[in-house]
Amino acid sequence: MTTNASAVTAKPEALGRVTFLDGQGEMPMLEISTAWSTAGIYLHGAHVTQFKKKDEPPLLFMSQCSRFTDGIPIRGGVPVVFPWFGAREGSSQHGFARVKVWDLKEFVPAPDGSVSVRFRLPDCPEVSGYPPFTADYIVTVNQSLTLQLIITSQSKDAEFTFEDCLHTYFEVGDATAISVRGLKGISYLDKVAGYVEKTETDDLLRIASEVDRTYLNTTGTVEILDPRLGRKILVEKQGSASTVVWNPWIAKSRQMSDFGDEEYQRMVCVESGNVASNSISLPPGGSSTLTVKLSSETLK
Ligand code: TA6
Repeated sequence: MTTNASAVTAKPEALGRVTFLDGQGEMPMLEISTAWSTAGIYLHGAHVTQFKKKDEPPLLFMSQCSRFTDGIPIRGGVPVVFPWFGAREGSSQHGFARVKVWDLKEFVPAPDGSVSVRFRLPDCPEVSGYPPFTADYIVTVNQSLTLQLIITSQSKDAEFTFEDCLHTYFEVGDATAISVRGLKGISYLDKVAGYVEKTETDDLLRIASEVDRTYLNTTGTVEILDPRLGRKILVEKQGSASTVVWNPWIAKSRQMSDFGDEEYQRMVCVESGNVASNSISLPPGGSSTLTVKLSSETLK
């Protein structure tokens, strides 16, 4: 497995747009610069911490209290949740992928000025309980940010069942002023109400208390309408049957040591993946790709 830059496949024209540096906690990271945008990605968790279009506020929310420490997830950006979502007895929440140092495999320039970077989850003790598989993560930066998590079974005889989720934190002007559109009529598990199953009745979901909802069997685009920043964020996805919406609100924010007490006011998570009853079962040798495209435009 490879983590050093010299062994990476690269074409010369891409080198000007990818910079290797020590990020916070002296953790290795990449800064990507394109004609339209900049992005930051830590090898720790293959974690995208920044995507910013020129002349726009950051798209991704990052907590000022995030830790940058081995074995601990980064708070904000896009945690890669795999191979399970949520709590699991005897293991840490949301899987181990987000706390592993991923191997950087290649970066690929495209003639249109995009830069794509591919990471692979390294061998680690935790994978021993599963049929053999590879997990690749491709991040493409241009006018938008496209994320692809590709899970491929290497097993000849065993089925591989897992959950995945790109647990994206978005920066908003005021969480109580935004609307989340695209989930009306969809059934969801309401974690705040003890995982009771409900159906979304609102065309425009508003946040006025803790929200922690797992919407199931939904493949559609979700929009975040943000009047304070004058921005509409689009979350388009493929290979994803679940959308999770989360805002911790006041009490939970205070409980989280790596999250500011007031920071719930500036973020919302709209997460795309395959969780709970939408978990994926791959046949031997099968492959699944979760693709999420994040973009923004002026709110009209
Ligand atoms: O996706 C929503 C959620 O599962 C919430 O229940 C929640 O507490 C959160 O993710 C953050 O989890 P974390 O393990 O990163 O603290």
